[in-house]
Amino acid sequence: MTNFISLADVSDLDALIQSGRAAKANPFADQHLGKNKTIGLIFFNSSLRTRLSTQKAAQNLGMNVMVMNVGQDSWGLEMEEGVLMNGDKAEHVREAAAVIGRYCDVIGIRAFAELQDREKDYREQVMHQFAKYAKVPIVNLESATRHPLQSLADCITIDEAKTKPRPKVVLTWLPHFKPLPQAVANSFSEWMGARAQAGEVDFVMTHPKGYELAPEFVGNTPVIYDREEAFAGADFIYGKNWSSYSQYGQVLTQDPSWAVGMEDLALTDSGKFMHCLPVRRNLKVSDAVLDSPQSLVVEQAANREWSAQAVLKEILLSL
Ligand code: AN0
Ligand code: CP
Repeated sequence: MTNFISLADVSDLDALIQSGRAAKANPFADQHLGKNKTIGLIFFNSSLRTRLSTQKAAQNLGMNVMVMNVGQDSWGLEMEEGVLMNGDKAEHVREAAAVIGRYCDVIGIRAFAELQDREKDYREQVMHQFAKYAKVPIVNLESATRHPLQSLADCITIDEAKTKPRPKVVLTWLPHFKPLPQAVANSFSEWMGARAQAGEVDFVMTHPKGYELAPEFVGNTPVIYDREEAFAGADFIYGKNWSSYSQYGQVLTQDPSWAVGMEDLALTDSGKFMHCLPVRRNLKVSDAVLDSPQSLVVEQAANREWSAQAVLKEILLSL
């Protein structure tokens, strides 16, 4: 593996999931792999889990770690080519990425969708500009359209917690007053679509009309607009809010009946609740669900360490 930007960079998903589970069972088995190697974690946006779990995973592999918040710790970075830089961005990505690439053997980047211009967000400019100019492997720490380290942790979590060979997994939209990116939902749909294709899960999604994800992320996944029908017999309920793709970046409804409560879990087959976090309690999901034994959210976040470790191990082996 050279870059880890999307599922397309993964040659054997099942092996990667098992590598994450092996790292969880034996975290320091590969400590020699990262000796004298440095990873730079570059954040354009806030983070708790991604920042700490990726740092921990790199350290488990013996790597050195540097973390930088762009714009706060560093200069603001211009991404457009050929522009007159007379605005608030003091440095161009051409120099910045090239310089960071000289200090680091691997670079992780977090750069969320701005939700203003769909074409611009879906072009993944920040990820591609860094990949082009840094000349070292790039790891996606959540880009405009994807969050693959989260999706891998989600796959590991489902693999661990399933009680039947082919569990039913439901992605459900949750209400929120602020527009949020589609990245987590896009990625989950992409990765679960692949798991469904491989016969590992049954996967459906449910959301209000107007919240359809981009067709390339929906793939063959059935969209069931009746959420109670979608929840019936589910083994895993994966909640996430996202803003509209078709009416790009808009909040079309805040209908509170889409929040997940214990009455929704009662429709499932003792289903587990999953969310990538951070989550706003009682807006998206009730206290009762999050505090019940059916919630997997903390275990899922814990598995971010092992998903990052599986990915960094593959990249180190390719250096
Ligand atoms: C971000 C999002 O929805 O993409 C990060 C999730 C991991 N969430 C928020 O901004 C609340
Ligand atoms: N799930 C996740 O990526 O969390 P952070 O935004 O805190 O990193």
